[in-house]
Amino acid sequence: MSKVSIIVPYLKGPAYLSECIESIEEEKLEDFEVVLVDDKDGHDVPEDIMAKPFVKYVRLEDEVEELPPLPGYNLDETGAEDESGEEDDNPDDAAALHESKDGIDFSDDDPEHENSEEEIILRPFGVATARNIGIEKATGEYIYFLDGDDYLLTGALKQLVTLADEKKANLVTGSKASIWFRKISFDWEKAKKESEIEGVHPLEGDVLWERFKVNFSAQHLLLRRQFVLDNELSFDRRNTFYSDAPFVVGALAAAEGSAWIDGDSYYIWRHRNDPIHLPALCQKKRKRRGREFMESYEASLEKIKPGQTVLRNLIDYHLCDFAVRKYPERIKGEVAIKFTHYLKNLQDKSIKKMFSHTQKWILRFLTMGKYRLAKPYVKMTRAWHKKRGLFGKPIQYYRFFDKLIFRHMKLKENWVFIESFYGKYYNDSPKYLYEQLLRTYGNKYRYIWCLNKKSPMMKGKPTIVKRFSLRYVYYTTRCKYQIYNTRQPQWLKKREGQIFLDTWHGTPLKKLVFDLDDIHAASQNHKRMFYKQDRDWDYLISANRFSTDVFERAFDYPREQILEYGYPRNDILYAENRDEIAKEVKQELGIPEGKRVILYAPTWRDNQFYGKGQYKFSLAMDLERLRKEFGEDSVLLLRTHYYIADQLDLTGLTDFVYNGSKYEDVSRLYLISDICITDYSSVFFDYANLRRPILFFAYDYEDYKDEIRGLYISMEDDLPGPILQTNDELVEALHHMDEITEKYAKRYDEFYERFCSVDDGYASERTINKVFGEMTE
Ligand code: C2G
Repeated sequence: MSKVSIIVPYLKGPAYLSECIESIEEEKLEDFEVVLVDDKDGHDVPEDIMAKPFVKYVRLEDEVEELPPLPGYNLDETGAEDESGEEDDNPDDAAALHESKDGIDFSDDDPEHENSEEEIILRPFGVATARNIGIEKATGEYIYFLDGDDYLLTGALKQLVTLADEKKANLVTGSKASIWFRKISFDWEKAKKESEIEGVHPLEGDVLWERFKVNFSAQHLLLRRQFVLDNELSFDRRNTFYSDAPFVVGALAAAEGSAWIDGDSYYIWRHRNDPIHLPALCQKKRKRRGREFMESYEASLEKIKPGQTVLRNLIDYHLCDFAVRKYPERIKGEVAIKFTHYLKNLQDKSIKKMFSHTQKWILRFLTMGKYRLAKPYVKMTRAWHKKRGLFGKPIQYYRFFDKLIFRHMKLKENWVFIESFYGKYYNDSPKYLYEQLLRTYGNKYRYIWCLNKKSPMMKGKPTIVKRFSLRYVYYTTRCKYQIYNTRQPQWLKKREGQIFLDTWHGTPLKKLVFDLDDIHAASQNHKRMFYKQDRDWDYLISANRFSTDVFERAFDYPREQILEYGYPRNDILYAENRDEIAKEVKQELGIPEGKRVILYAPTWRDNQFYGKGQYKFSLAMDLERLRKEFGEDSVLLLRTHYYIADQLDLTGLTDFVYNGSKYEDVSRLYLISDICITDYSSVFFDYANLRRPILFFAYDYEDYKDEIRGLYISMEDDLPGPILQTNDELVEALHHMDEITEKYAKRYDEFYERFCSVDDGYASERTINKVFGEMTE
């Protein structure tokens, strides 16, 4: 008999499982077994894990027969019981979620659009069955519940076992902390703040309340196995979402007097950042959820003994919490009647006082059975509370007009809406596509440009609209064709018949969306939103095969809709009159003829920012020194990324440094540059079309590659120029450009072949013919 049987239910996510098992090994327990219950899907448990001597591998499908579907399991007897896509996992977010749901959220995290996601059908096995099988197979003196995507902070389990032995306890638990990212990025200080409990206590009174007020999850529970068997504790396999509560309440009720907690033992509960491909249970879409909650509530009530007031209050608190958070989406019909009954019969009515003002009203209405009043009240208060709500951003009102009027107007077949970099500029591929449209179709189409300020470069006479103005809403609703180089607004609901063309804005170097794992930009909402939005694109332009492969995988975008035509914005680099254009650009910027132009175009850093879209940039390049060394015959053309909010101080350098950061079209800057210095920007993929030398001033390379973001290509092996990490190296390189060109000639050729060979000056023409040619005939 082992000392501890660790029951690990596993569905998918082998990388998470490896971290989980690793954390168990780090416990250095003397005698333990891992009952790894593979929950049917995939069977992708890594071989090295299967081979571990302490792993007892169980395939759920070999152990149990599929349950017959419950009556009404996929039917919806009470109307659409649940269409919401809210997250259930963090009650602390409840108010925020409620408040934003009816409003427009301009952040990446708008839950509004989650509603229409497809239902993920839940399989009839699930974690409850997996844990039951785990209990059956366990041989240890103790059993312990650890989910396959979570892990332990070193020492966590050992501490619990020691405590259980010492106190002869039947049930022991510890603290829980949550994490979005990798093990190495765990923030111990934050975790300590999340947990209110420190040290060892009997699990009763306030401590009991504190530990289980979020939910009654079985995670991080160490139970004496005989105690589980004696009390016939098991999970309700028919309850997909809320099977934990009756089990845990049953265990807590039975273990009264022999239950302990060690607040310094930490279980790490991992949020999933990919709800599309690897959803956690709480991220799944749900039918029957209200009913399952009610079943779990009633089963929990049956488990407690008279006088167990804290437990009873906890159960009631969860009932109220579910009511205020999930109403009006999930509490309907017969379930609603039960809610009213139980809310009327709370053991301690003062529990309701723990909720906010708005929530108290919801509880009041529900207690009276006035669901009809509760629903509009929830809607009103959401709008009211939302900071940028009804009385916040004007776009709220505009969307109201849209719903009422614009959406009922006909789609305009010959209207084309164009936006580049969120209306900041007239540039990039949308600009070149527009000019191609003008050349090919002239006035056959009406053009609407989203531009926040006028552009001196604008050709033709398009209608100009400001982003998120009333006219913006009007035109995005009415234009049949829409061209973007980023994502369209989250709130924009595509109409039937509309054609969206997304050009994207660079060959990918930094990892994107579903290829991102453990960095902050990879939040679950980012992935969910991106997926939702890219589904609306009818076409996506790619500059090369490499980008096509990445887009297909990282955007999960259908390959057949990718137009691998080259970048319209690069057409100018192949223009016959490109020397004339270059002269014009130099005049526009006041750059003297005859001087060598060194373009410096760095990108932004994910981890240096003031706020959303407002990134910091501090210049690591020693401009003064460069001027001393190269001022005679060269100028430096500085071009920061459009996200960079800082105005760089260039006083005293005006004769050497020209600031091209506000110049709209970077493609035109490439034309006047003799050398390009960049870092992790997709700039170099485009610049290489000119076959001119490129240097990589990657002063923070070590941090960047490991911490900030992963890259798609190897900086060491694939780049068409040297990586320079210090100003000394940079100066040295600039003195020896001929040698560098020679040294990198072969690599440059390979690079050109791989990334630039589709571009030939006709990408715009190909795209317009495809998208507009076919459609208009
Ligand atoms: N850009 C620019 N000036 C810079 C950097 C970038 O004008 N100093 C423009 C270039 O057209 C570049 C585009 O912005 O191709 C995208 O910039 P990146 O630095 O590559 O960064 P990002 O905006 O994160 O886009 O697939 C491409 C990626 O999504 C990267």
